[in-house]
Amino acid sequence: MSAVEERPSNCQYCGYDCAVIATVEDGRVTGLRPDPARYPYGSQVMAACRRWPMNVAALDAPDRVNWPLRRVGERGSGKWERVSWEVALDDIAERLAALAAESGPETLASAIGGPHASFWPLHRFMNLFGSPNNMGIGQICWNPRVWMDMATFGWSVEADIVPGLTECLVLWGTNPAQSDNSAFWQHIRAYAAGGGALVVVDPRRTEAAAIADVWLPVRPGTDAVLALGLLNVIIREELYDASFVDAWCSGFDELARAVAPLAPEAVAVTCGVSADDIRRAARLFSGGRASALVSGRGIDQIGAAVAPTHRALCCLRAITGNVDKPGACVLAEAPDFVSELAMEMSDAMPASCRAAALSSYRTPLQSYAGYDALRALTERLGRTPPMRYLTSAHPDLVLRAMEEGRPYPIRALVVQATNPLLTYGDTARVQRALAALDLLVVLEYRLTPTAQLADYVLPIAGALERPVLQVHGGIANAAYGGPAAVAPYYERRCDYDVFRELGRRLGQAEFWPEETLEDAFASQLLPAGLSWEEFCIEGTYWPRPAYAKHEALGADGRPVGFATTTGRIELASEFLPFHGGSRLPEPVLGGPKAPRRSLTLITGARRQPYNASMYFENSRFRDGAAAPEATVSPACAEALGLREGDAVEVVTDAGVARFVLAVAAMRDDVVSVDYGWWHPEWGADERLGGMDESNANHLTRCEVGEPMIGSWSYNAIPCDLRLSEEPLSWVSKNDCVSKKG
Ligand SMILES: Nc1nc2c(c(=O)[nH]1)N[C@H]1C(S)=C(S)[C@@H](COP(=O)(O)OP(=O)(O)OC[C@H]3O[C@@H](n4cnc5c(=O)[nH]c(N)nc54)[C@H](O)[C@@H]3O)O[C@H]1N2
Ligand SMILES: Nc1nc2c(c(=O)[nH]1)N[C@H]1C(S)=C(S)[C@@H](COP(=O)(O)OP(=O)(O)OC[C@H]3O[C@@H](n4cnc5c(=O)[nH]c(N)nc54)[C@H](O)[C@@H]3O)O[C@H]1N2
Ligand code: SF4
Ligand SMILES: [Mo]
Repeated sequence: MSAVEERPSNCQYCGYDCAVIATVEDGRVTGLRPDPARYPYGSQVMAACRRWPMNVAALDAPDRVNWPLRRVGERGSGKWERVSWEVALDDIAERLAALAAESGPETLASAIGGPHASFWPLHRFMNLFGSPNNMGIGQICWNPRVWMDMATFGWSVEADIVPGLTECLVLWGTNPAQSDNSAFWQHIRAYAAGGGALVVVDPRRTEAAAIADVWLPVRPGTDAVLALGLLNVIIREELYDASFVDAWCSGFDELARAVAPLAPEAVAVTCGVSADDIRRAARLFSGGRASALVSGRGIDQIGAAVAPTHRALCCLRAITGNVDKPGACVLAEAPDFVSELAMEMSDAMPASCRAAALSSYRTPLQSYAGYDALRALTERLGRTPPMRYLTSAHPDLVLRAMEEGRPYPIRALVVQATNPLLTYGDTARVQRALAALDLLVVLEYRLTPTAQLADYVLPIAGALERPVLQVHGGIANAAYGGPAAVAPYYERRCDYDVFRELGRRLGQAEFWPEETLEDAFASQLLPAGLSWEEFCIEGTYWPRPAYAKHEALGADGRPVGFATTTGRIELASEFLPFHGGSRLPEPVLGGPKAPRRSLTLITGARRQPYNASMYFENSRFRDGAAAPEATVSPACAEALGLREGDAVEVVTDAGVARFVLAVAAMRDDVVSVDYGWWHPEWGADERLGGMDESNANHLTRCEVGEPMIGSWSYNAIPCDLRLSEEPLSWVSKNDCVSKKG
């Protein structure tokens, strides 16, 4: 009889990494259940989650990649041969070395996506290889907030929503009801049910907007103006916290002068919201003992307006005294474990690598110079930012180097945990650029549209097959995760193993001392005084941060303040003017440079149960949410003569994509389209998994938009909407992998 064991591990279908217990027989997982005893989020989260049961079947799913595949025949033709890891790694390493010898190491780029995996092994590999060209989605997710928080407060701040203590919560361009797998959304609902005021800024009447005290249905991309309008009210009506401003902020008078012209009536016209609601929101936020604010990708993805919006939101928190205080927000603490910078080994990067950076002039803040200057400030109070995320190269510049060889040719790309053909801006351009590469290596679970273009697809171990340690870029003293339940099935390996093996073949052996990912995690945790085994008992290391850290006394007997140039919260920035920015947040309008059209497009509003381009293979999910939707208000549909269920076409300057029309409460001048949709059940021969039909990123571009960081626009895009002549495949051909399998 075979031994049956119960082994702890983690679901990895979203960033929660919930704890599970796997039943293991002969090295195979035969059952799975939640483990409420271990962190992170307890039984109610998993009870509400539909994804985690997928983990067992995913291990053996018919569409998983199980061994290294090498392309035979045309790129994208779907013809592969199975090769051994030795053959694949030797050949990739050899070709990378040859390309570097011809064109310099910067000829290799890498691509990453959302926080699905530990990315430091890739970043370490790239640093030691000598290329600065890691591209990702940072400029439109995470980085803008982190950059502006750090520039203003000297470090990143997190909302600290405490029912009974927090009296006003603002959700700005975020919809946790769909984007968060429930714990945070449940927390917000409990907060609101307990009488806490809720303000929601969103063009759509989201679940959160529906329970809000004030819903500000902002015209997409006008958020900076709206935020400055709130500041205008708070300053004019003297609702700010004068003693906090006096003691801890710098540049208040300048800020007051700058927002003086932005009275609610004027702002209401620009933003398409009511002046009275602007006043109500401003009074609610400044009125309570503590107010919190959470922002999301709604304002990370509006091009030029991204940085001014974030800065204005920093100023809102600051002048109302809602900084590092219970119920308001809290500055994260430096991690006790090894920093992301050290894990990346970014300080080992050769000078030639920095010199080859594409972004230095185009995005002067998101650059090595910007990073070094920021780090010099934050390290005064002992906090080191991660380097590779904050210096990642702009996709526009990397794609140009691939397409045109300017300013030098990029000829090879390694893709880890991302599906750029669906998630990067301007799909047609991404496809052209990838198709022209000498070498494309994709580390994946399945043959995504991007993987179908590869020279090599390397089979990656996923949840239950690999340990996980989630540290969110190491900007807080928080880590959670746990062990693998089983060894990887078939010939899959961890991403870490791939980069270590490539590194060893390319002269990096001494920099990869830990043989396994688990050993590397153990080394990472060591300074926190925990062995990997000790950590895995609870699966979390999360000491509560202290409040009012700026008041702590330094060695000189004076309060340490904030890690900025002035030691204060910089309403007027001393730092940003050196890196392409202005002293004050300005009323910049967002969106791409494109001619006006009849409507405004927003893309990618999150919708359960999917996640970006993932989980469309799940037939039960598809039975419930069968088609990508374009959503408009009832009045908008009527004006266009369209009905719910119609096949429609959305047209922008960049291209066309087709959707099924849905109708919901939202602004009358906005269209909201889903993103990420493709047919995992189709092959490469069927137009790369049908990724062309309903691809929101055929409607977008990835041009440098915001002048310091380069954020581009996935929202606030001029568009038209019309009936589609062709029927949609979603309606006619809906046979998912798991049904076939
Ligand atoms: N189900 C699911 N969950 C996910 C993901 C997923 O793909 N699917 N992705 C994960 C990732 S990568 C991220 S970054 C997070 C994002 O998490 P959130 O930031 O919460 O993302 P959304 O739920 O799309 O909410 C963004 C909101 O911004 C609004 N919006 C659009 N344009 C504008 C604008 O110009 N101004 C304002 N104020 N609002 C605007 C949209 O209507 C939408 O309601 O979600 C994560 N969770
Ligand atoms: N139009 C539009 N575009 C957007 C957005 C939008 O709102 N609108 N949102 C943007 C945002 S915020 C984000 S974060 C991105 C998300 O963009 P991506 O991260 O590119 O999107 P995913 O579909 O989640 O792709 C993840 C891929 O990695 C694979 N994968 C998952 N985990 C691992 C792993 O551990 N290792 C490896 N090797 N592979 C793994 C999955 O199989 C999947 O194919 O999309 C961005 N693009
Ligand atoms: S998908 Fe996310 S919330 Fe659901 S069980 Fe997995 S990690 Fe937890
Ligand atoms: Mo994201």
